[in-house]
Amino acid sequence: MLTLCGFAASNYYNKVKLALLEKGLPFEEELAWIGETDKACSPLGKVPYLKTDTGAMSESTVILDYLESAYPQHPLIPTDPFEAAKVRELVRYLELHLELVARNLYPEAFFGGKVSDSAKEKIAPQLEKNIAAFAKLAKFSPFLAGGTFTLADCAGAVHLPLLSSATKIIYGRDFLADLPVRDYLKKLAERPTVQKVNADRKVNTELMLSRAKKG
Ligand SMILES: N[C@@H](CCC(=O)N[C@@H](CS)C(=O)NCC(=O)O)C(=O)O
Repeated sequence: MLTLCGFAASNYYNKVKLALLEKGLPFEEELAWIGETDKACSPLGKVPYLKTDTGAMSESTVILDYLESAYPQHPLIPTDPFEAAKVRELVRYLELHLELVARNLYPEAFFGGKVSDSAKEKIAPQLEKNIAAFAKLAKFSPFLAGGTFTLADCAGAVHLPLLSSATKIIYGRDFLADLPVRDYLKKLAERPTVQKVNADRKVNTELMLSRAKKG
């Protein structure tokens, strides 16, 4: 049995959930808010983590790699080693160079906090540079790595919308506007798996915000 732990407002949680749904694997979801996670499963207290019959693991990309090797049916990574590396490269760029940089804006963009002007000034050129580099790799034809839905799209589906809204809110301009991201996300939203992830995300985000208000 596979149990995905965390909460559905989390982009990293949803990356794994989308892969599970796309692979057609049966799984359960266990709600674990930040601060209420099982540290034996996720020592840094981050979500998501996955419980399996053999044990638990954290880190979303590690979980995706585990799912690919343990459940090779409905593969989300090409068999050709070079093509597989290109998919992983996209995931790495999306997370290390885009999401992790944009994440510094989230406290003000989404959670009513404040990000200093000097931080904002530093983050903007970093994002511009990294997005330009990502644009060289991403194919959008129609999927990020080409004609097939891959792990890169599990990451793209959850991280790119956040990047667009965070930059729009903080800088008044969607930094992804010059890329075909809107059409790409529209195309992804035709998939029942993506619809399910997004519907659950909306419900859980409301719950998360009402919990935050209550303190
Ligand atoms: N590298 C981690 C990132 C996961 C992550 O940052 N999750 C956020 C929620 S979206 C979290 O747990 N934050 C709490 C924390 O970092 O303490 C992964 O890929 O799983």
